[in-house]
Amino acid sequence: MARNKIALIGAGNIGGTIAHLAALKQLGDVVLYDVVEGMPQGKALDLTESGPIDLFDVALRGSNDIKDIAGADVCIVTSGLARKPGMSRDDLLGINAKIISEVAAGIKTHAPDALVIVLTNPLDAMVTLMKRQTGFSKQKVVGMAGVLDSARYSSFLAMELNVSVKSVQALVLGGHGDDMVPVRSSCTVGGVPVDRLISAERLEAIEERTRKAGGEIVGLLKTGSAYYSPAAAAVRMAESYLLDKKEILPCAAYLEGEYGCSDLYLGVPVQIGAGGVEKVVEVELTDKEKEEVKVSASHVADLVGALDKVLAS
Ligand code: TXD
Repeated sequence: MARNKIALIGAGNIGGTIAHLAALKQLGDVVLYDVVEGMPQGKALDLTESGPIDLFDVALRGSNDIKDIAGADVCIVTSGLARKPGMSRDDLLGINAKIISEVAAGIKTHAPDALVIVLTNPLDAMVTLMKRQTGFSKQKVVGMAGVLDSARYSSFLAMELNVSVKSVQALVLGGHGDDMVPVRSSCTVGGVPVDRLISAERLEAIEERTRKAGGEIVGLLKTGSAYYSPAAAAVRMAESYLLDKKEILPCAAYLEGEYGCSDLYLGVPVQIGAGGVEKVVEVELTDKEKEEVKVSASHVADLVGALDKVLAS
């Protein structure tokens, strides 16, 4: 049996970290593709030289030629600009739309059977564009945001209660923007509903911190955005696909009626297995949460509406 092939489109902070995690987990051979000359080759070589220390048996290769992604089982797309302090994710729309269109053409030609996991911001618009430009099915194009946003919510709740993160079940739905929806009604700690353990006022503050968590890191780093946790989240999704784990993970998925949304990518729980996005799971929401999801979805729809204008300019 041949090893899986994982193509990383964009070998910057997140791409490089994914390559490291994929190698440590021996998920498959890795190709790091980027437009910057030498950088992906340098990262691949550096990681290869960590193999005799960490004892992994996968091949890592850097490339500036999109043809080298040929036959990939998974393409993880991080190509594009990251935020700097003072920028919103939406400010990246114009420049990143052009980059995503370009890489979508390469993926369509060279890796037509791959599962495509998009991370580039603004996430919900970029994953929409990827689906449009590749023409791939909704099962094969998915966006990473919810795994990360939910992990941030979980981290803050575990810190607040001083419990293991393993005891926290937390879910964030909606678009990957400041109006994402932490779903308090389905959140439990050790099986106990979270609102029995933390006051409404503190929960409000934790949820607000979750919505702004990406910006908090941008403000601290000053030169870019988070990359360890986004990389870990993308690898979790890729692993569920490659190993047919059928994990239910919150991801940006193409909706056709679920959650009252149609023809739109939005963060919802999905099952990821060998078939890609195998199904969308509908969780019960309170009326307030439903309203918040609607607001978030309309923001995504506006952004997608702006795509055509941006691409024409
Ligand atoms: O939850 C999420 N989805 C995210 C997404 C969480 C954090 C950051 N997220 C977004 O991922 C972020 O806003 C960016 O749009 C992407 C990538 O973030 P990263 O931190 O990895 O950015 P880098 O280090 O700048 O890397 C981007 C690389 C860089 O090396 C460029 O040279 C490359 O993208 N790039 C390209 N590669 C291939 N092809 C083309 N056309 C191209 N253009 C730029």
